[in-house]
Amino acid sequence: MKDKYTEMWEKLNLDIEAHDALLEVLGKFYGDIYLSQENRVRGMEYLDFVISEIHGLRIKELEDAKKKGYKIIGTFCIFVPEELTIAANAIQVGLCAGAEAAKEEVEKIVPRNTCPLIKSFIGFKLARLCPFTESCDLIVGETTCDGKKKVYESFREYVPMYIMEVPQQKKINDRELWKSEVLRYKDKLEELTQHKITPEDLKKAIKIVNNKRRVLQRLNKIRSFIPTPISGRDVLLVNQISFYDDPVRFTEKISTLCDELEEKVKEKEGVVPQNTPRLLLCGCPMAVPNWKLPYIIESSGAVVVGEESCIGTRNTRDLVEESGETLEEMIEAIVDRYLKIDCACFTPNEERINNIISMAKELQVDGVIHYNLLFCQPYAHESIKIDKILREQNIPMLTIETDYGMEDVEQLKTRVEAFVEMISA
Ligand code: BJ8
Repeated sequence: MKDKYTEMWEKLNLDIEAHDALLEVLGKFYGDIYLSQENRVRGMEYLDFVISEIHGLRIKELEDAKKKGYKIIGTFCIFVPEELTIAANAIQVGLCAGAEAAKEEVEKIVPRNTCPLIKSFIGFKLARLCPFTESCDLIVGETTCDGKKKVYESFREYVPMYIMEVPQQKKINDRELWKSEVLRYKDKLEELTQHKITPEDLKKAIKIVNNKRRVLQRLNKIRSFIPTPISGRDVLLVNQISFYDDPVRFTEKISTLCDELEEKVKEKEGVVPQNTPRLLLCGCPMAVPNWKLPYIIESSGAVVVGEESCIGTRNTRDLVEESGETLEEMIEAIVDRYLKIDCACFTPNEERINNIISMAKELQVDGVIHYNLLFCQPYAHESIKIDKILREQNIPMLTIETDYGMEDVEQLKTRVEAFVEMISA
C-alpha cells in the first residue's frame, strides 16, 4: 500500500515491501503492549504519536534539516557526546537495534554467537529497513565491547563510519586518552559540518542536553512514589524516544507529562494498586522495539520502577557541569561527565554495583531483575557479582538471559511469575 512517505523511503533506498511489513508488525506489537494498558495518563499520547511517526514525520524532519545544511549522526552508545554534535550543527540519533532482522545474511558476516543488539543493527542495514541509518551522514561507533569493535570493521563497508576509542579503565592516563578522543570527535564534526564550534554553541548545547536529562531525572523521581503513577513500559518508551526526538521538543513534552503525573501522585492515584511488587530492571540496554521483558514483568503482576541501563538512568544520572565559559573548560566538563558512565565494559566497575544498591533502596523495590542479552559477556560477568552482593543486602535478584526472539516468552513468563510470587510472599 502506498503511504504518504513511500517516496521519501524510496529515495532513502529502503526495501519498501519489507519495510511495510515491518511497520505492520510493529503497529500490532505496540497496540498489544502499549495501547492495551489501563490508567494511562494523557501525556503518553505524544509518545504514541511519535512512535506512529517514527519512520515518517521524524525522518522527514531530518531530511528537511539536511536540506538546511545540518548533518545527521547515528550512534549505538551513550558515550558519544551529544553536546558536541548539537554544537556543530548536527543532529544525533540512536540507531535501531532492538529487533531481529536479516538473521541469515547477518550470520554470514558476524559469528552466530554475537549479541542480538549488534546483529540487529547490521541486519537493519543489510535488509534496508531503517530510515535513520539511511539518513546518516556519519555513524559513530566506539571501542566498548569486543563484539561491537570487531563488527565495525565489517560495518564500515556499508556505512560512513567513525570510531571513538573509549578507555577500559578510569585512571589518569585513561582520562587523557578519553579527552583526546573527545577533541578528535570535535574536529571530525567540524570537518563534516564545516562549522567551527564556538563557546556560545557549546554552552547552549550543554544546556539543551542537560535539560533533557533533567526532565528524565524528574520523571524518575515521580515514578519512585508508591503507588507509582506510570508503568515501567511507558518510562522505557520515554527513554527510548529520547534518542530520536528533537531534544528541545522532547523536554517540553515530557515536562508536561511530569506535571500530569505529579497530580496523580498528589491524589495517590497509581497506575497499579499500592501493594504491587516493585522491580528494578538492570543490565543491557533495551533499544526500540525491545519491549519483551518489561511486558512480561508487568503482565505477571509486578511493576518496573527503575531501569539501571543505558536506556534508563545510566544515561540520565549525571549532568555536564554548566559553569564553564571557555571551550577548554566545557570540554573538560564533558570529559568528566562521560567518564562517570558505569558501563560493564570498564574494569573494575565498582560504581555500578553501588549505583544499583542505592537505586534499589531509593526506589523501595522488592526485587531486581538483571537483564542480559544473549552472548553479552560484560553484563553476564557482572550479573554474577551483583547477584552475590544483592543477596548479602537481602535484595532478591533474578537473572534473565534472552535475545529478541519470541520463542522463549512462555518460559520467561513462568520464571518471572515465580519470582514475583516469591517476592510477594
Ligand atoms: S555504555 S552498555 S550503550 S557499550 S549488549 S553491544 S555491551 S555485547 S550496548 Fe552499551 Fe555503550 Fe556500554 Fe551502554 Fe556489547 Fe553487551 Fe551487546 Fe552492548
